[in-house]
Amino acid sequence: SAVEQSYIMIKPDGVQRGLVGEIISRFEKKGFILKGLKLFQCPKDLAQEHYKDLKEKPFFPKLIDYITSGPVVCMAWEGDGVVASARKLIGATNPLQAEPGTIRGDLAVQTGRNVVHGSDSPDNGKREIGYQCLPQLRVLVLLLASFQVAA
Ligand code: DAT
Ligand code: MG
Repeated sequence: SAVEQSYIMIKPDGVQRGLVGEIISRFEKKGFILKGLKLFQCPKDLAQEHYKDLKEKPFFPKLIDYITSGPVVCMAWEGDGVVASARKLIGATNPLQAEPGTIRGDLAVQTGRNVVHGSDSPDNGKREIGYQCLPQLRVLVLLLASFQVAA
């Protein structure tokens, strides 16, 4: 299978609860390659863009408040089949339904506090990792594009 990347994000509750090392070690022990990492306070507009597929859901405003409530750890992990494999390591969205041995199954109880995000497809992996260039850089690119149109 093709080498691909998954965007893995330790959510604010995972950072606040001191689970960063524990979560990273699960991906390291599995054998995936860490290609990028940063601690990041996600602005609201970027959180909304990241979760845009869910914007009609009733829980969307709470989800955005939660993701922007404190720093998150943003990571790009690489390897054969990493997207599907990371989803297995992470476990079901509702931690009470996640199998023991998975990150959510072992470390969380609430859907709205499920400690970690993992991309659901290779395309979304690319999209989500792509957001993690600095927001200022995105603004600059838009500005340059508009200058080009004007020129
Ligand atoms: P996942 O994070 O497993 O990919 P998702 O993409 O369906 O799940 O939803 C993104 C996040 O939104 C999820 O991690 C937690 C929150 N969420 C999903 N369903 C929810 C629900 N029914 N109530 C509250 N929060 C929910
Ligand atoms: Mg998802």
